[in-house]
Amino acid sequence: MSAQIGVTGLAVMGANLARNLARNGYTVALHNRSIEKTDYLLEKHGGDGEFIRTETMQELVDSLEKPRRVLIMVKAGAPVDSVIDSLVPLLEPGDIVIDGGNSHYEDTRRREAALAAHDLHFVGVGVSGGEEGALLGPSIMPGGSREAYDSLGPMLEKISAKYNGEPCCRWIGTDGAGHFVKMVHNGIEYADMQVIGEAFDLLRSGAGIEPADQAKIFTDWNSGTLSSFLIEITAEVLGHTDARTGKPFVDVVVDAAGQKGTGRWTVVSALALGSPTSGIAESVFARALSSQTEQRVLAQGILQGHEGTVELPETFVEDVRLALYASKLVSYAQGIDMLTAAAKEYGWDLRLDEIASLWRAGCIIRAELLDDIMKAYAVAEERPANLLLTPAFAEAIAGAVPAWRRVVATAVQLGIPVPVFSASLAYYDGLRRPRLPAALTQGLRDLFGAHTYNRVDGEGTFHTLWGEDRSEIEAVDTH
Ligand code: NBP
Repeated sequence: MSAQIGVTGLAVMGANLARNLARNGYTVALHNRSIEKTDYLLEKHGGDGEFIRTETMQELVDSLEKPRRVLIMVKAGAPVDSVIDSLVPLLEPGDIVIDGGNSHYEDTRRREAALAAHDLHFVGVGVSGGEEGALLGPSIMPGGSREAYDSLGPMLEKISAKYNGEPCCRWIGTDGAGHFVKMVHNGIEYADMQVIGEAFDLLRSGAGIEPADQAKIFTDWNSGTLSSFLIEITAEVLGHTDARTGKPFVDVVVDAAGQKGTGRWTVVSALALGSPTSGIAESVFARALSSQTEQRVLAQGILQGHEGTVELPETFVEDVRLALYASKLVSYAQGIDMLTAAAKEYGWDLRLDEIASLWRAGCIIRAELLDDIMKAYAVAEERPANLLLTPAFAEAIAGAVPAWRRVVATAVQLGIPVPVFSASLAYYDGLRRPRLPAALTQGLRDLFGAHTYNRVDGEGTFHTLWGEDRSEIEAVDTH
């Protein structure tokens, strides 16, 4: 018996993907650096389907049909390189090495090029949905060559989540495209969670609504335009009571948010691409600030708030819902804009409608909204320059703007930090204002560094002789 695919790395994600593959009728060869995880999986879940137990990399490779498909599910970073180094000498041209971990897309680009030199395919696959998704159907974002996808794609599509019967798995693009898209997905996830947190804080600290009552509000919101997995689980977490103290669970959890790094990667990449992803950036910084526990404790005794008093409008809860919706839309718009910038930079033909389509189920940011986003990009001739410029979204966000402004102004008055609500609103205003103070920035740059500027009334690049007679000369922009 030979296996159609091998999985090496059988911690929670690898084990669940292996089980998912076996449950879908594939024979799966199992391998882990330490044999205990392999045996544990076989003992607990050996009945899920056909598995082949292997102890060494050579046994793993020998157990596979050709072209061989080996899925690496080890810790991202150096362990992936170490596994690749031990695999490559055992493989033959045409074999496919797949990395399903959260690898950085630049690592994936490097590995793809290195393996191509051995006539091996390297496929970086973004997998979202956590451990449950891996078992029951994740959202899958595969990169690598089209040829590799022809061999691997049907298997991945079969084990992926389905939205109205359609698989949440499509070939994304060459080399690191899959991991890039997964990274941006995670960036949007950070922003999505932060705007939910800001809404919670406003309802609690601003309107005094207790978590259990908020759980009902979020449940209600989940049946409208905000309908999404994250809103659904927010209601669950807010409705949970701590068994030990009888307090709301959210009150006994330390308010320092962790991060594994994909949000940070998104922001670093956005900076490198010159892509204004302020909502995602603020959400990453908000987690970082929350974790500066020592400084926060000191600041409580030193920094004055001078909060104002605000009479909340009767519509406050609805205002917060609209502000949340608008800010969330901006985060998606910024993430998608970043994908467009990356497609240009790396030569990827990213299909934004397909990417939105495979986030509709299986992944953490799954939301009703994504179906509309998919439709916004479906017709090539009508693709908007920015998601917010799609007629339906422009109208939806316009309807939210008055509430959004009220909420941000109220938050500022009350001293409640709403970094993503306010950064998103600033982005929205920055996009729509006919003039920005960037003109002054250009003037300053020209004065101190002769960086030159363009004029509103004609072609050409100019420099003013600030230190001389302030006459203007035409300049060749060398900066
Ligand atoms: P971990 O990221 O915790 O990695 C543990 C696995 O890596 C074990 O199988 C371990 O083998 C193996 N490993 C390590 Br550590 N160093 C190794 C080395 N030098 N050589 C060979 N094997 C090595 O596992 P995970 O949580 O299942 O995640 C796997 C990947 O999926 C990661 O990239 C993760 O970021 C990504 N991911 C995780 C989630 C999630 O919800 N957890 C979601 C989406 C993606 P051992 O058993 O011998 O120590």
